[in-house]
Amino acid sequence: MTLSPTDAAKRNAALRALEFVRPGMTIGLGTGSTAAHFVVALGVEVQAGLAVRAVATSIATYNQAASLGIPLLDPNDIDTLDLAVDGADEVDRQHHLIKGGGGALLREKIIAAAAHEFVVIVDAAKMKPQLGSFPLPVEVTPFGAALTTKAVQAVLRGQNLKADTVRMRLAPDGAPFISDGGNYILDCACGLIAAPDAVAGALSAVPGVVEHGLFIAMADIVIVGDETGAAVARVD
Ligand code: A5P
Repeated sequence: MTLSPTDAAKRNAALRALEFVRPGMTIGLGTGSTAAHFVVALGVEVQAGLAVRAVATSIATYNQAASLGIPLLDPNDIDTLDLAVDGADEVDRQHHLIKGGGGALLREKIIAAAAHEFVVIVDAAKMKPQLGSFPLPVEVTPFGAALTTKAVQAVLRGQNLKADTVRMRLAPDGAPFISDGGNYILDCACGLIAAPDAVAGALSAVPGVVEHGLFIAMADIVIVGDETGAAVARVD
């Protein structure tokens, strides 16, 4: 099968992430099209005899990994996580991330934070001088979502960001998109984010915000793929 240039870049990044996998590891599996390439590659290794176990950050990833024979654990049954491998929507020069385009940001952040090493795999187009071209996903509880939306908008205004472009994410049938955790997602096209750590802190303080897609200083390794290969950078 011929891959598009973007898909080839995602696959090249995913394949390099295998370098960080060791026998006996428990591995967090991310969500999205780039993470799916990693799951396929890991599945090939498992079928060839590699002994690893995994936890999934979404129902979609769980189903994909299970279909490939990757042994899966309930996150509540593990004490430690050696590695997490996941994609991202944007990566800035400080290696802060925007994630959540696929709506799995809550589980992704729990798993990335728990992992001893968090490996981010992206195609080169995801690398940005500043975060914010991609609308920032914010996961909110359905209860009081309209009030929480107003509070999120106030936070954005307070950070000199655009607030009138905050939109509830919708499913194809026009109803609110529901995350695996049963929550809504606000997509905040707030413009370029000059101070992502300040925005992250302010959003986390809003009652009703379950999680947001700013992953600040979480990446340990960033692998950037292109059509011909991938480059690995360790984050200091
Ligand atoms: C899922 O919720 C996201 O965080 C994804 O990791 C992110 O959207 C990247 O997805 P792709 O690899 O499909 O671009």
